[in-house]
Amino acid sequence: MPFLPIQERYPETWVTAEFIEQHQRPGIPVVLRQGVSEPEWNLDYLESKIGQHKFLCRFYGSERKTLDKRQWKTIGSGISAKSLSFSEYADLVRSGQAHQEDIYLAKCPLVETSLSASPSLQELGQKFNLLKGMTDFNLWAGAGGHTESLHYDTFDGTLIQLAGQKRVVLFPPSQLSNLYPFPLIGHLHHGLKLRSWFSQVYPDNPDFETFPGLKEAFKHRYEVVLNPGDVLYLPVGWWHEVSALGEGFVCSANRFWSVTPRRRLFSQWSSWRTYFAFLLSMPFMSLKFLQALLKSNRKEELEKVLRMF
Ligand SMILES: O=C(O)CCC(=O)C(=O)O
Repeated sequence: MPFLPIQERYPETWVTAEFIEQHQRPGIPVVLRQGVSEPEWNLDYLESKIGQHKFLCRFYGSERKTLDKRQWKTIGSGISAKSLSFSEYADLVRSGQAHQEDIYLAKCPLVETSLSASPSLQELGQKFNLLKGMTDFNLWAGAGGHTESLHYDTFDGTLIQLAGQKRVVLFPPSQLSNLYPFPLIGHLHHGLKLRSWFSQVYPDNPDFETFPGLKEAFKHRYEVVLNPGDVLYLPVGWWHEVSALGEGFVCSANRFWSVTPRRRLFSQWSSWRTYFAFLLSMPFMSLKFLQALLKSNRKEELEKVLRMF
């Protein structure tokens, strides 16, 4: 399937003022090749840094990818999760279980670890004129073969590749309706377990009959492969599907940033949609919150509910 390339730059020719004019103002993605100089974040390195640190690992299960997405009852942060130390998770990767059962470290905050203080990550904000972080750095790591399905975010993002390769498929915000997001009304029944900023289509296996608008969306399909050290700037509202390539361990970190200029955020229907989505999910989420308070393992259950936001 043909695709459009994402523009790329190298550190030698990177000029922040040009980035602002050509990418940040209009909201156009760009990849800065070799934008960070980190040691490879492989399993041994990460174990030496954060081996005992606990993370909520998402258990996607091997069947999920084979299902029509319209059958999904959970998505993104709604996926069932279990708290494991990084060393316990590393064992699952080494034994092949993480690959077989599609167990992934998704959006795991690095804020309390030494990794997020790394100077090469800390310099990124200045380089990209992203001055207000909305989150700290998060880890997205696991065995090759995992895919984080097609969705958009409500902040600008930077995705930093740190071990192995990831392929990112992108569509601009204008393609929202042609990508068939899950309906907003679903938040009444599923809260934030099923999210309307995810798409019901598989870009690698498009069903043009059920989703005819996809033909138009595919005229605007971009793709890029990230190698260790590369940084992808992902403006708010851009759809992205991220796949870990190869057989081995694949690792990235991302950070979400306040959108600059603000008008880029509020001029998009995709942003307003997510605000409505949060409102609609409130009754369900309040109930889950109360139920968590009544459980004996209250702390863990509350953490699971809070992580859905
Ligand atoms: O790396 C991944 O698996 C997903 C990252 C992502 O969705 C993001 O950076 O917004």
